[in-house]
Amino acid sequence: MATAQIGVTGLAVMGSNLARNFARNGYSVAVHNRTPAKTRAFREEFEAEGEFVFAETPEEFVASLERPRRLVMMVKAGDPTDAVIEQFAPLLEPGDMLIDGGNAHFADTRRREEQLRQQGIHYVGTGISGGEEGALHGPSIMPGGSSEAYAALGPMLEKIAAKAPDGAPCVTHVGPDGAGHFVKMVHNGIEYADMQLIGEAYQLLREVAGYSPAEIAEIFRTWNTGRLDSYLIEITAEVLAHTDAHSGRPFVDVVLDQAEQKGTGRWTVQLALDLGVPVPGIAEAVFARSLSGHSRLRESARELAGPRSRPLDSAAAQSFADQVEQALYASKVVSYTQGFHEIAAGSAEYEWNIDLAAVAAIWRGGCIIRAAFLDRIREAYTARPELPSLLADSTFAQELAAAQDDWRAVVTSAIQHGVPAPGFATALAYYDSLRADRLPAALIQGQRDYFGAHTYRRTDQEGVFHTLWAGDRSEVRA
Ligand code: NBP
Repeated sequence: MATAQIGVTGLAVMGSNLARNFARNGYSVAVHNRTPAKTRAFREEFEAEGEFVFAETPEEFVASLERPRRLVMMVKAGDPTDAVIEQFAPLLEPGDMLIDGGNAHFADTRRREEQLRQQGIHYVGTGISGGEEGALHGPSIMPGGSSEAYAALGPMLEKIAAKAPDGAPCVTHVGPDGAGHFVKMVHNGIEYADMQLIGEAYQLLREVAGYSPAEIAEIFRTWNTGRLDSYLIEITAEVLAHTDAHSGRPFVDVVLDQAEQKGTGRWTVQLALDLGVPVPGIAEAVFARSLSGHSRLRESARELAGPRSRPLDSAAAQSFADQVEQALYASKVVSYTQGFHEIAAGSAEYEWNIDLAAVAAIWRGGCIIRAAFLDRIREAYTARPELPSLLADSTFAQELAAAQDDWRAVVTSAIQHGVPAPGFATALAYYDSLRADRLPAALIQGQRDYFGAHTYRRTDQEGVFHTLWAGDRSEVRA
């Protein structure tokens, strides 16, 4: 008695909303949850929204799915995902699709995909971004897995996905096995960096320019009508404008300033280290959250000396705000540059052949980092798929060149006023490092050769060399 076109197991907030999204788009959806009470609660609340099959057991659930089966898992990432696979895989048949919509680590996805492939089951690790609202109204979807699975699943995902401003669905077949979860991981890493930069812009406007949270909300609203137009800037204005009902104070002033994290930002940095890709903007964002949570460490440093600076007067504050917009935009471009570099490196390492223009395109809607300027990143990679860095794109290069004086001024002001702006500073350092004629890496090679005979290469000759530092300091070929 197979009736449902797709099934969702795991009816917490994401799974419930995704199931409702499929149903609203005209699909018949089987729903299941480990604890059947949640399936019953879902039935009571949402039965009228579409065509559902309510399954209490895994057997009922699997039996209700049309073949080849499309079974979406929306459960907690990690061991629960393996537990669900163990439970469902024996009930599936070759050609069926097991879709993991959770935030799995891509290495786990690769392992699971390989294992299930032996059984003829398509394992589709799928990054989904957009939070609860996205899952319900249209997320950005990043599926990996086989092309065969995408052919059977893609049209359904295209229907439920967010639509970019030009109407294109925010989903693409990212690449084989773990490619989708890898790209979702880097998406989250970029999200960390974006949020950190916005946080720094706020702090600078508050402490250097002396603006109130409500005034800063207005500044962000204005920025959101220009090139910084994005979901994160939009919600930042909302959060800053919010007043705490309990105390009557700005909401942002009553929230404990210790940022939490679930791990995808950390994974992005760990992977970047393994791949040898510099992503200091993302790393700073992860470390800044970590530092914020070290209350004892922060408490122990309260008495440390700071600068003797005063907030700016109102005329200077206005022009400082304009400079912060430039610094924020330039630093944001650098963060995305680093994230796309990591995707390109992951794609090369795992032979995924990821289309970077397509990634930029599917992030234009639905996901947390959706932003108007992603369309320009899409254009840059469409024009030059092998672009070594976004900063090598002439449009972005010109914009950053135009922003650089203000960017430098903002970082200088942050330092002078003692306001931490590690994201802005590291973005600028990355920019300056990339454009430098010479880096001190030459000196580091000299030091390494001195203490460890690690050798070096020369600018004027091929080959590998070593200087006899403890001897007569003559040079030998290594
Ligand atoms: P949770 O991550 O809180 O997971 C809860 C679900 O997992 C429940 O249905 C629970 O069943 C099920 N589950 C657990 Br826990 N252990 C299980 C096991 N051993 N066997 C079977 N089921 C088990 O839910 P969520 O916040 O809706 O997120 C779902 C997935 O989507 C996660 O991987 C998350 O990382 C990802 N995600 C979340 C967001 C977001 O904004 N929340 C965004 C993007 C992706 P029970 O009811 O029986 O306990």
